[in-house]
Amino acid sequence: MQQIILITGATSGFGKAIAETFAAAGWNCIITGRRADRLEAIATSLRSQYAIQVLPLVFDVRDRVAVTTQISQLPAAWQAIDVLVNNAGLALGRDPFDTANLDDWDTMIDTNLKGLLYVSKAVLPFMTARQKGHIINIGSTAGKEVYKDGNAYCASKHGVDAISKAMRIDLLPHHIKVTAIHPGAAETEFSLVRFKGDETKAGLVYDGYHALQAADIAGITYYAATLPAHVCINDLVVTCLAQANSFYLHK
Ligand code: NDP
Ligand code: 8X3
Repeated sequence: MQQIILITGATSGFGKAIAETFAAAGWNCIITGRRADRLEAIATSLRSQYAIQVLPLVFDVRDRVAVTTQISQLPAAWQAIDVLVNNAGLALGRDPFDTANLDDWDTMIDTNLKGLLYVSKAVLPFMTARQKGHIINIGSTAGKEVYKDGNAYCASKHGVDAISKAMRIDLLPHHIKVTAIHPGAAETEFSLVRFKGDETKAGLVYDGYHALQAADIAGITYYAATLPAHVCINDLVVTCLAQANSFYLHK
């Protein structure tokens, strides 16, 4: 039987690459995001390249009702989700605590933390019913060390780290694996979003070194998801060769 993966934030970056990697390996994919046009294009492309099924779901992970309704009403054939990747997320701004924008903070906390909670709670009943499943949360090196002007983004990713640990404990009786993957700087649309469309600022983030690419994180996610049933990677911090942690990046 083909396995099923649900990936949030699959319209770009890590999520899109994860969908491509699992689709290429024959998994059926539920891909989610807010941009319906991108989701449809990705679904069409994956279906045409691989002998798999793709179900695109358009919702904002911050919308608790939409998340709960769309996931709880999944057709029966799509409910046996083997792997959930909580990937949807963003940084907005990189400003000192005193001048940072409160709306940006709300968006980051609501998306990176509350969105992850809503999606997990909606998917879990399918996993607990089968006493089987794997939740993979995309954290960040920003969830391991707090850096200057990272304030609420770092807090949201420290929250992902904490929630991952909590899930792992509480879901033990249900045989559900929980893996947190914490990437360092990776060249996706992340910085373009963080700097609100400023391509020059975004480009500078990846200037002068070979940053992680989305496919790197997709490969690692696939590895973590395909280990033997009794093996669970709990926590992975992944950087490119030029980066040691949130503070040290050799350009
Ligand atoms: P991208 O900007 O390329 O992708 C982000 C994805 O998240 C998009 O598919 C976007 O879809 C989705 N998303 C954002 N907000 C929402 C929302 N409210 N509801 C639903 N989907 C949403 O960035 P990355 O691929 O780099 O980021 C993926 C994850 O990895 C994030 O959690 C990020 O914090 C984390 N990360 C990124 C690193 C990096 O350096 N790139 C390093 C460490 C962690 P859409 O806009 O269509 O809704
Ligand atoms: C993304 C990596 O260093 O911008 O989470 O926080 S960083």
